[in-house]
Amino acid sequence: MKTQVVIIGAGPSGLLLGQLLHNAGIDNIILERATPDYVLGRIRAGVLEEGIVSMVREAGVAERMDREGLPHGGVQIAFNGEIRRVDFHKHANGKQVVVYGQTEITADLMEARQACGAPIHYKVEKVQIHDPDSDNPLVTYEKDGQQHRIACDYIAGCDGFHGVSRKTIPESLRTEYEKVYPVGWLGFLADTPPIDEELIYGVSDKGFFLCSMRSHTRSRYYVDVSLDEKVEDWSDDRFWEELSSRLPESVRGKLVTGPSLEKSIAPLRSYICEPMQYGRLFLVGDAAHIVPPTGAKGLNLASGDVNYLYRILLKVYKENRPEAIAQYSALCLRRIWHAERFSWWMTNMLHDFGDKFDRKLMDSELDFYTGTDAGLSVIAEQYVGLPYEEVV
Ligand code: RFL
Ligand code: PHB
Repeated sequence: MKTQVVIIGAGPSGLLLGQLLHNAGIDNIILERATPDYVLGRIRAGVLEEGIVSMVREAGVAERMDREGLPHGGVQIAFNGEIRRVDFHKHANGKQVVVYGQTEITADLMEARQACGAPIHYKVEKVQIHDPDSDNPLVTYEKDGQQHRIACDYIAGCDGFHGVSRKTIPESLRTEYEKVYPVGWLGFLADTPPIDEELIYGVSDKGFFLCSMRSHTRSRYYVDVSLDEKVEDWSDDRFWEELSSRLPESVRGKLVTGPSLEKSIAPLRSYICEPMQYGRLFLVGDAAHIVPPTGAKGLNLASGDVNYLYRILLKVYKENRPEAIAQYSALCLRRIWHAERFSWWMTNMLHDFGDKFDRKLMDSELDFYTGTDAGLSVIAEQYVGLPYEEVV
């Protein structure tokens, strides 16, 4: 087999890149280890910045997102029993975010892929990248016990944090930057009306909470828990009690409880691999970087990488400029480090890691940043997302 671009991983990064390339007439094959149902069952991101919204539109897959997505003009932050609002219209030049689940985007992209007939192979095993630093890279894999080989021009490693792509870059050529936090987020999805029209991030004496949503009838909540907690030990009743005890009194009475559709614990981590390219291999999304979920940046960063790689590949194929690939890693990393810093800062401002002094600083920071125009702009401008740079 032969193609122009092999894409490893059919998460949102791989599917979005694949659709954009296909629409531009650039042949690509997607290889995915799991089944479509497994990929769709992972409840993850919910907040989309303008950047990814416009990429999904450019890919021609935005019809349902534009109809069902909920535009949000602000976000709320609770501390000391009080709730303050960050108004994007006032503090981020009228920008907004859209609440629409990652699983919905993924489902829309899967459907588009199927409709256009471009190749995508699920349940593949033993994906290996060969000679990415040569002019003739090769990807091999197994499916149903059969060996396959694909010769290609470029490889997009969209295979998440645990994929094979990053490990293909020799250890001596990459640097990994990592910070782990002593807590995880316990997430809870329920078909109950959200507690508020906007997201509420908050900290109380009992810990962090986030009230989010997927629609007017489906809510998504999180509380932070210590890393030794097991999801099996969290009955629905126990979760609702814990969340309720963390909420400010002014909203507690509005909480509508119900059975869980999904519950999971996600560890918090900051991670970056530099550089994000090796020869003809490019790392995209979670394959190259992880943020703690506090700033809602993970998927939005992934789509930033997709944007840059797509525009670079357009230069390569449509303008015959293969040297354009050299800029990929540096372009991505500038935006990524800003979002990493923002996510790390929001995480520290909203989580009590057990240090008395730091706990007092959290309240002081929250008071300053949500109580002054300057502070509100700092949060708002980064929360709605930094713009993409132009690719030259
Ligand atoms: P994914 O989604 O992990 O997809 C990678 C795909 O690659 C496949 N794969 C392989 N395929 C072939 N061969 C191999 N060897 C392979 N190894 C792996 C996997 O099966 C999978 O299908 O990475 P991608 O596409 O880069 O997308 C990244 C996002 O999923 C991630 O950044 C976000 O979900 C992070 N995130 C959030 N991001 C936001 O922008 N806004 C949010 O509100 C937000 N909330 C969240 C989040 C992540 C969370 N968790 C659980 C980590 C909330 C949570 C709780
Ligand atoms: C979500 O709705 O799942 C969500 C929203 C905001 C975050 C993280 C997760 O910061």
